[in-house]
Formats: sequence, C-alpha cells, structure tokens
Amino acid sequence: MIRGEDLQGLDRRRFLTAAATGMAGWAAFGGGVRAETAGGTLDTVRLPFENGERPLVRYPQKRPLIRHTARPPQLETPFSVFREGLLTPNDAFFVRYHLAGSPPPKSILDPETFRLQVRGSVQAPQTWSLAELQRRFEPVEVVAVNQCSGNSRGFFQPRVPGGQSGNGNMGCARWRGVRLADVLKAAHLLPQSKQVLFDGLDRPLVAGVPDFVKALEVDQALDPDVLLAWEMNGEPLPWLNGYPLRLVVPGHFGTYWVKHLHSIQVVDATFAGFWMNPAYRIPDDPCAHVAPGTTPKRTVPIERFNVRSFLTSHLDGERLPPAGQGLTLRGIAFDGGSGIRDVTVSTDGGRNWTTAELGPDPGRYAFREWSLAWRPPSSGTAEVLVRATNRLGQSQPLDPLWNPAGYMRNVVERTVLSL
Ligand SMILES: Nc1nc2c(c(=O)[nH]1)N[C@H]1C(S)=C(S)[C@@H](COP(=O)(O)O)O[C@H]1N2
Ligand SMILES: [Mo]
Repeated sequence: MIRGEDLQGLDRRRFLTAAATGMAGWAAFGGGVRAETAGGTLDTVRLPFENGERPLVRYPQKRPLIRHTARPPQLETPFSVFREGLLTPNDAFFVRYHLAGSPPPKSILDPETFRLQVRGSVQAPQTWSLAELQRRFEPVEVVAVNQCSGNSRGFFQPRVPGGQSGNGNMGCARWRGVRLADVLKAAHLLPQSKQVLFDGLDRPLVAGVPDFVKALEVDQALDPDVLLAWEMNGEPLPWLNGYPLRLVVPGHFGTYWVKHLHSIQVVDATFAGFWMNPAYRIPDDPCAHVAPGTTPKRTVPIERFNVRSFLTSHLDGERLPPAGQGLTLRGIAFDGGSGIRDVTVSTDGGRNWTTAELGPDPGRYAFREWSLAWRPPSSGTAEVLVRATNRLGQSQPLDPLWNPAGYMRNVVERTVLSL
C-alpha cells in the first residue's frame, strides 16, 4: 500500500524490469487489452479521499499506473511523475476511454491499411492514408496539456458520480501532426457547414450505448492550433493514447481529443449526440458552478481549461530535511491557452504570498514550470498554497466551486509538509 498517491516507496528497478518484459508481450495483445500487475504483485495506492484505494497496474507501453476501471482501461498518472519534467513521459501518460470495446484491437490500427475519411458537407470528400497525410500537408508541432474534464473529481464535496480521479488525469506532451484546418480546406467546406464531427475506431459493445462522437464548431475546427497528430514526445502515439492518429485540441478538455480518429464528418446543424448533450456539459455561468446539490438551469458544452497550478516537488504529508536547510519548491501551472502570467506561493496557509520564478515558456498551451527558494521554519508543519493567474487576469478560487458533473476543479491546492 502506498499512500498519498506516491510511488517513491516503490522499487524503481522493479518497474524497469516490468516495463522491459511488458514489451515482449506486446504481440500477444492483438484483440483486447490485458493488464498485468506491477512486478507480479498487486500494489495499491490510496488517493487522498474516501474510497480512494486503487491498484497500480501495468498495461502495454505503460509503466504501472493507477487503475480506475479495467473495461475500458482508465488509468491515472501517479502525481510524483509530474516531478520528472515538463513533458509527461508517454509510458506514464493517463488513459481515458468510455466504451467497453476500447481500445480498438491493434489488428485494425495497422498504419498501412488505416484510412481517415473526410466527408459530409464538403465539395470534395476525401480518404487519406497516414503516409498521404504526412506527405501532403505541412507537419507542425505543439507542446500542449491534455486534461480530462473529470480530473480531480474525487475531491468534490458533496461527492458526485463519475470516475473518482485524483489530480493525475492530465499530462503535457509535444504533439506532431498536421493542421486539421489544412485537411478541412483541402475538402472545401460548403458555406452552410456548421460543425465538424470526429469519430474514433472504438465501438460500444452493448446495444443502446452511443458511439463516442465529438463535435467542434467550424470556426474552432479551423483554428490553426488544432492538429491531427500521429506523434507524441517524438514517438508514435502509444496504443492507449490514440494510435495511429488522434485529434489534439490545445487548451480544450481531453474529451475533444478523439483517439484512433478515422472519420471526420462536416454537418450543417448542431450535433446532439449523447457525448455532446447531455454528457460533457457545464453550467452556463462564467465560473461553471452551481450551489452544491443543485441542478443548473442551462448548460453549455465544456470547452477550455480554467487556470490550475500545482506543487510537484513535494507531496502532501512529506517530511522535509532537517531544520535550517534551504530548499526549492517547484511546480507547474497551465490554462486554456492565454498563457500563465504569474504564480504566487504561500508557505503559511495563505497569510503571505510570494511571487515564484517562472521557467522557460514552452508555448501558451503547455505546463509552465515555476520555482521558489524557501527556508522552512524549524518545526511544526507548513501549509503550501499555489495560485496562478493567466494573461487574461483569470486566477483560481480559494474555495472549491461545485457542479454536478464534477468538472473543472481548479481550487488553489494546499499541500501540508511536516518539518
Ligand atoms: N476514441 C476515443 N477517443 C477519446 C475518448 C474515448 O473514449 N474514445 N475519450 C476522450 C477523453 S474524455 C479524454 S479525457 C481523452 C484522454 O486522452 P488520453 O487517453 O490519451 O490521455 O481522450 C478522449 N478521446
Ligand atoms: Mo475525459
């Protein structure tokens, strides 16, 4: 049992061995994903809320991750990973799926036979192979955060239904692909086109469960920052993160980042499929919240991230080195694409705040690193609070905001360190 989401207590060598043997088993994962527990034994973590105990499980191309569900696989990144650097390693990147038939079997994801269809309200419907997409359009890269709408849902009070995740359903990667706008323009949208629908190769297994289809407004889809990506951190996309092609919608919640993308359909009306309505909607209010326990009168589709920031150098409950030694607090901040303006840190529970130093700017959609040199007091505990503000002046609330779907948590995080 590992507490507080921490993997530090685990033998890292054992992880490496497990990862190496895992790759040998890759070929066997033809028709459905199978998992193994770390090093043959079932390790568990306890996320810091009630009923937070979860197994740590290793999937193909992944190190042991926090498993929320097995069918489909829903895997959370242990928070200590965010210490490793600005980019979240592919083998630690979280995994989210909706349909029991996910991920699609590798046999139907062969890059040789894979085709992307562009059809609907266009003059010239098209079918692209991966090689044709790569040859025909200009390759581009973006460093961007992918975050699930329900990241941190487990902390909601009162509790809400849905995957009870900690803070690890997010990650930052360098994505490489082509602009969706270029591919849409090649098909010539008709003037009446209104939305663009995206469908992946995963299918529901149970009758009555709607296929996972997402919609963007045409002007969102034509944003030059939206990519059809085949590469993540310099490698082909991992199977569980959308191989061989996925949508990347920087600044927008992960629900739009359709994996194993094979169909793009332009339509003339607002799409009302289940995963756009009633799912993935937030109260129509500037802060996306309602009084706890109440139902919003009007809702709108969830879109961009709000501002968040985290301490990553130290985990909650961690004991600091002996008194008198200075240390550096480090962390990350991000928002929906305006970029981070500043990060302030309190080490005394919110009474005094100091401006942290920002790391290099990898682009307005990425994690922005921050650091602050600090000499802790000699005894007791220190409550560290982190608060970021973006370039639009938007920041984070000191008290959590509630909504019934458990989306968009962005309260100022508190980490208690003992001295
Ligand atoms: N094909 C497909 N794509 C999908 C989903 C899915 O269920 N099927 N889930 C979406 C959601 S809700 C999220 S948060 C992201 C997560 O991306 P990741 O699994 O690569 O971390 O994938 C999105 N793309
Ligand atoms: Mo999600």
